[in-house]
Amino acid sequence: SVTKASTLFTKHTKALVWGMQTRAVQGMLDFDYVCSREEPSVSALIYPFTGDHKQKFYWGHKEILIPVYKNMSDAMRKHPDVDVLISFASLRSAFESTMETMQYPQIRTIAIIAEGIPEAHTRKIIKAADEKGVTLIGPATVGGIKPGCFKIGNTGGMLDNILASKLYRSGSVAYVSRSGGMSNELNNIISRTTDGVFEGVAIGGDRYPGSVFTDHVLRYQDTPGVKMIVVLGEIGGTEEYKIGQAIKQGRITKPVVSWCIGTCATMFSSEVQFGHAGACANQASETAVAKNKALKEAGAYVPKSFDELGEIIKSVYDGLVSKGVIQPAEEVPPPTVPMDYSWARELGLIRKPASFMTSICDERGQELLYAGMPITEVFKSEIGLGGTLGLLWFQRRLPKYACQFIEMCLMVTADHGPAVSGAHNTIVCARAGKDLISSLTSGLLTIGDRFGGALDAAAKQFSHAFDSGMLPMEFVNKMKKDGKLIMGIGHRVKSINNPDMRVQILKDFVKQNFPSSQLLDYALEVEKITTSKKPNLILNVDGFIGVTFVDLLRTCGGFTRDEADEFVEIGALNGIFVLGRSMGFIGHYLDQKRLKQGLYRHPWDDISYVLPEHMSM
Ligand code: Q5B
Repeated sequence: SVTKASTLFTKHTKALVWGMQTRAVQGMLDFDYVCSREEPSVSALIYPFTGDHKQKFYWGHKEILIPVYKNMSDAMRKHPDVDVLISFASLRSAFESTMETMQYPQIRTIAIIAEGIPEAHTRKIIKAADEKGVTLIGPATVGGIKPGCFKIGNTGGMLDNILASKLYRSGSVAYVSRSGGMSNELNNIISRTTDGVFEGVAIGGDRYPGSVFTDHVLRYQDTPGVKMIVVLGEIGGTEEYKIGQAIKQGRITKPVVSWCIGTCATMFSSEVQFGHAGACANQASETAVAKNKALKEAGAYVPKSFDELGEIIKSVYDGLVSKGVIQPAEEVPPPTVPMDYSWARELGLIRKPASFMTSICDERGQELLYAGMPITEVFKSEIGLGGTLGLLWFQRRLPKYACQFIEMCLMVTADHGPAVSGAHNTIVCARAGKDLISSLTSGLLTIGDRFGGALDAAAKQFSHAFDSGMLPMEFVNKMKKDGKLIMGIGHRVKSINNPDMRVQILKDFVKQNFPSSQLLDYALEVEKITTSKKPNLILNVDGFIGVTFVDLLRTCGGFTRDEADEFVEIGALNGIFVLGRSMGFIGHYLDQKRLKQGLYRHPWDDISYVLPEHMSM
């Protein structure tokens, strides 16, 4: 087999990341930045499920683009300086992609993050790696970290952790452990008791890790910058004995502080499987107690318990400082990395005025809320379409009669034949080959003062007259004097001789259910005067809904007077006609399509051409 590198990472190490792990990559780049690296450590990502493209990341304050390749061969060819591959491949694809990676001699180190890779696959990977001289870290690990140089994926946690454990600059203590959690603990302990971490590797919790404790301890022994070594082992396996042997044989001369976790296993009457797949003692020699004893006998510094690990690391470190082996370097503050907006917000460190405000609907939580009412409750309480409209338009749970009234308004305004402006427009538009939305909006755009859009204006005019104490006759006369039409009065086809049954239906309901209908009564007095002049000057459907809605808002008990007035002021009531009539317009659109009606052209005989006479010069 080929000799493996003893230095895995430097300040110039470049890596490929297998998998679309944008958070992990950003974490690596932030680490690089606080380490004052000149260039990002991630050269590219490999992701077989999309085409080649670029992904945006931050480099300090700046935005940079990092290429993503579909094929590993392209990534290797375009980035020949890369010698590390960090594989976030799933347990299903890790074997294949790692074997593929090893076909590229430029790769000297592979970190495999996936947990649960079949042991038979891992052993094949290890065999191939040994033959090719590739160092494996993992599987089932976060990876490792070399302060000031390089960080594998999510190792070391978030940036505040990296800063707290001073992982942005090199120290003198190298460690090897099993997992990310144990590594984080060591980063913390070592940073508080010594001049910091030189390098740390978590070999992973599997029974067959790609590299073992001894591989890394021997590397650390051969690395001049490492002055002392910490080994955090655990119950299961016999790897720690090899370290003891190497100490005894003089192969390891640097001080080794070591502790095997899992001494509590002796308290159980049967064998205990701890969290990691390899963390189970199959024989007496694999117990944490036995291994701690052997390491102590071999000359390693072994505390009495894990709690004393920090103290023993500190005393070994202090000894090295007093002997002059370690000269602690002056602390240089790292460059600041801007905090991610979402994280800063979560921590409550920043606030920003929102560009948008909403008070009717919230879809963010587990359940959709309409004005604070969970959608399941909307259905459970059977508030219907009228109640739903009450929540979304008026932010109120309206009384039952109000919900019913709203639904009736929507029903009576749903359609009034093909001849009215809006339906006509929808039909012409549909026959010109347009789609549903275009045809519908073409119809809706005709709604205005004359057709269907007189509800708010009627509500305003009548309530203003009523509130200011004008008699109905005074109101009619004033409007005439001002040369203004009374909104909500008059109809093209309906009259007192041909009453509008829609209005009659609503009137019956209001009279039976509303607590008060003062404005309606006032409008009906006005109607008596206008119809005495001309029979078609009735309180039309727009006018009726306009004035009764004012009665509803003012008397249903859900609104203050100001709130009721505001809804009229901001034009809520025309919405009833718009919503109701949309049903009809959509019906007309579908009807025209179903009837396969061709392009409409208005007949000439229905157009009066009144051009000016041609004048000869
Ligand atoms: N005169 C609706 O007019 C209409 C008067 C008035 C005082 C008035 C007209 C009007 C106000 C707006 C309004 C909603 C244009 C109507 C609707 C939905 C619909 C439609 C459908 C559906 C009808 C004749 C004489 C003139 C006028 C006077 C008319 N209106 N005086 N106040 N409001 N109303 N729009 O028939 O002395 O002869 O010169 O603008 O409420 O859109 O089914 O069709 O469901 O789809 O064309 O129901 O009333 O009458 O303009 O020839 O006037 O009456 O000053 O007096 P007409 P005009 P004079 S509901």
